[in-house]
Amino acid sequence: MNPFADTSSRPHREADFSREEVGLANRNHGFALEALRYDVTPIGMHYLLTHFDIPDMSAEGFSLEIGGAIENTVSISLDEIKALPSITQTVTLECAGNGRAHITPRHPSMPWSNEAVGTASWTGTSLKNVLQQVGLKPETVEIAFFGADAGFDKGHEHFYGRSLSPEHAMSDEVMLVYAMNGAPLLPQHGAPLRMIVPGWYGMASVKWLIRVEALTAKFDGYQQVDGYHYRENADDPGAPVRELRVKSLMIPPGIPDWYTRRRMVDAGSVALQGRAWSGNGVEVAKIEVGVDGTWHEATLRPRQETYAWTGWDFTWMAEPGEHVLACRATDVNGQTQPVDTRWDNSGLGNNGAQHVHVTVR
Ligand SMILES: Nc1nc2c(c(=O)[nH]1)N[C@H]1C(S)=C(S)[C@@H](COP(=O)(O)O)O[C@H]1N2
Ligand SMILES: [Mo]
Repeated sequence: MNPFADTSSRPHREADFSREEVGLANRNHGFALEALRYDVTPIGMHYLLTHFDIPDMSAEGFSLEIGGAIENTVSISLDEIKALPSITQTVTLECAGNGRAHITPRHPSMPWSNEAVGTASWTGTSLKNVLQQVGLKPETVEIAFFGADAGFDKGHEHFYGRSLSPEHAMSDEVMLVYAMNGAPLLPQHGAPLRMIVPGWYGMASVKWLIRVEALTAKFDGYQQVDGYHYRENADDPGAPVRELRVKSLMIPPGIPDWYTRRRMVDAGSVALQGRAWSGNGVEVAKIEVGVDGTWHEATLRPRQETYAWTGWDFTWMAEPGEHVLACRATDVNGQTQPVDTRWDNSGLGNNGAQHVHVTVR
């Protein structure tokens, strides 16, 4: 039995994905699902999302500028930042657009299916160590963070910028980062200095950080007030995207068909494994594996770090035929992944369950 024989002829096609979507997918790669086997994603396998161009930056002579509602505008060199107390945190980062390509109709943007997620061990210092030095004024209502990369989105020209509340910016876990998995940060991941905002979707973790500004009014940057909002439709004012939604993924079992990615598995006992995570460091309470729509509880591995995904295992007794596998996580707050895709006008926050088509022989 060869269920993939009919994929030998692949007629040329007009278009499903636009040329622009494919262009974005060539620049911004996801991770290979089999990399879910690693607690910490190897650097080159970590997903990437860069809105504009990777800026031409050098660690030499680099300094971070801090201005706005503080005593005096200051420049802090990379060496000074490296001299501050260092911390290393293993953090799962996921792009808010992950799962967008499963939504119909689809918002034209980076067409992620499942793979815009990864876990790295980030080394740097708590942002609060720098903020404490500069002396925030009490009238500060938000702190804005700017990357060195600029461009246009929907006609708006801007430097990539995001903001956090002063309380969030002063929390222990928000980091200024200069190393990833023990190696100097690579250009595409934000070298020489980036932020990591654990427990939030990736857009908050500003790469190529060059300027911090304490604001006495809410930040009105494009990526803060226009982009990254959950919206029912284009006219909906929407709600800001913040923490990760509970989610899980599995390593597709067996071997794939090159083109369709459908799987072939031998009958018998199949060891399924994957990862599960939720937002703001909320622990995952339960993971279930769906076999043709029937859910079975899988085994969670012990949790390793607050902001890192948790591994899970399940033994599937695979019987010959066509099957659809799925997985869904529930966190300790009782939030469960939807089985189907979750609608959003821009394709954000779709934590619908992953489905894997498997032929068992
Ligand atoms: N300066 C800057 N920072 C940025 C971005 C960007 O385009 N420019 N993309 C954000 C988004 S949407 C995500 S998901 C993460 C991706 O981080 P990574 O490429 O290191 O995986 O970076 C965030 N930080
Ligand atoms: Mo993202």
